[in-house]
Amino acid sequence: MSMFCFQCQEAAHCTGCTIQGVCGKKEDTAGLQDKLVYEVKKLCYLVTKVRKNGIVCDRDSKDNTLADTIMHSLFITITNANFDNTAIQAQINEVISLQGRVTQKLVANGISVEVPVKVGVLSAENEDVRSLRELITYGIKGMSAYGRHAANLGFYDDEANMFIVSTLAKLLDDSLDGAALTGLALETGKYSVSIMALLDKANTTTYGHPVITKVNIGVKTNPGIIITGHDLKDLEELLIQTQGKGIDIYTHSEMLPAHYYPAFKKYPHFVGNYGNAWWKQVDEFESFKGAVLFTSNCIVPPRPNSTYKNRCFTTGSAGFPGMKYIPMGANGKIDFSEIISVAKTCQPPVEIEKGEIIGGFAHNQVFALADAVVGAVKSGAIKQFYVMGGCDGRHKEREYFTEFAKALPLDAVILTAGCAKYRYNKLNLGDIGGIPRVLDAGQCNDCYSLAVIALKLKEVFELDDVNKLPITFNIGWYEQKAVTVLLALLHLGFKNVNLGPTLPAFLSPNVAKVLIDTFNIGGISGDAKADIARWAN
Ligand code: SF4
Ligand code: SF3
Repeated sequence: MSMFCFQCQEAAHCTGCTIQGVCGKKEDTAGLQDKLVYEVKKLCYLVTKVRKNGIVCDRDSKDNTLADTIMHSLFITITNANFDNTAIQAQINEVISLQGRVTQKLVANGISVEVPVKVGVLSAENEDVRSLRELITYGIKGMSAYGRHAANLGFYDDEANMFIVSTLAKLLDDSLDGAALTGLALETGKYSVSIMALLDKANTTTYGHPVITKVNIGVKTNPGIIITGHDLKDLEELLIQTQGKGIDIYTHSEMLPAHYYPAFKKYPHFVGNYGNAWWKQVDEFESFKGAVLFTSNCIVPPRPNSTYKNRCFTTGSAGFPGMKYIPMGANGKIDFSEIISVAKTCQPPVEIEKGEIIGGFAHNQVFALADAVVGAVKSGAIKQFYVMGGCDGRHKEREYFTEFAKALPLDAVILTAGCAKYRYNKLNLGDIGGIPRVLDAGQCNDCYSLAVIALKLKEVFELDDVNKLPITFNIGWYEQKAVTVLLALLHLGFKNVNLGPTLPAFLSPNVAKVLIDTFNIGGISGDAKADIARWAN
């Protein structure tokens, strides 16, 4: 075995990737990512010692350097975010240099700087301890990704960041048993809610509340830049810098919901969404013909005969060898002039579809429609909501989610967020009294919005338990942000959440049993009609 990774839904044989990642991650990259995760935990262990001993340290307290470094580092290790060994090594060096400053403080105060060495998933021998440590680590990886997007807009949650530091430190501590780690996993859910709420606040404060929007899925005649990933600040900078340059800006995959924000509607060259979920990029970036900007996951390694690789750029936590990385400048801005020059030399996109898709049903917009929605539920026109947010993935078994959406009774409404939506958002499933049967709230982080909507419905219908609402969960998951979303839902009191296409490989039988017994978490059968019938009873 040259590597071991089981952090995503595509883990080989539903157990783990041991030779090379199904995602394309090679063993050397896997090794560096394991090292980076460990060095971050070690940094947190040292910082926790500093805090416990009441030592004032310039990297502790209100200085955001510590939070920025931790979040950026963990974001780099999320599935499909960064395959660039040079970038990962540079980040390891950065973390080690921060450790050095904290170590100096400890040494000066005569405190031991010994830290347990636990590199890689298999460093925990007990499978339940391993499972819980990884469950928490992945939840915090997702929090780090969301926290990083919020930080780009100047928003931080000090309490959540303190939790991240103390918790990552505890993951190196052998004295924590299964019960303590289970408690910590549930507490990770609490702070997952905080961080998702923070990003919601950051996005809506900066760009306004999403509104119902029809998004063009055809093409225009100018050469284009396609922007993917999740970072709205990067998009804003790109839109500003491409104004009046004869270049059109298109979104791909998780950047689609940017069209729903009022602040981006003023740019006439922000023309539409091209293509589908992340895994289709290997074909869709070929026919797009223009330049590509990755602002976060998901990057798919281009095929050897790819013609688009040389037109790709990365920024933020994203990276891929051979794709040009555009760093943040000292002024806090990213200079996109190079990608703009490349785009100008490109052909316009080849049209792959025509028409429009509708979205923008985040909490504020849905509250504005509350009377219509509540009326439809009371009259029986809407009988059931199906929360189908989450991630998409390339495996054929995910056709189940399309079949599921198609097979739902006509009085059912799908609430979605994340790239999972591409399995059914172009099906034309119609509406119920003007309310579309697929309500897209936004990116995967906006699953927070779906939870807020559900909690509001609980209030309106005067229920004492959110689980008494007519809501069924059928979540498609793929990477670690989905773990954050799941832990957040559990913290908010939601039960009976069904996860597919498979349950996480990192859940040991005992840990899975705890989740099933406590929260009635379930899997899918793979037969859409059978699951609809089963969950209706
Ligand atoms: Fe395998 Fe997923 Fe890890 Fe990639 S991220 S190596 S596919 S488990
Ligand atoms: Fe998708 Fe990668 Fe998770 Fe943000 S873009 S949901 S998988």
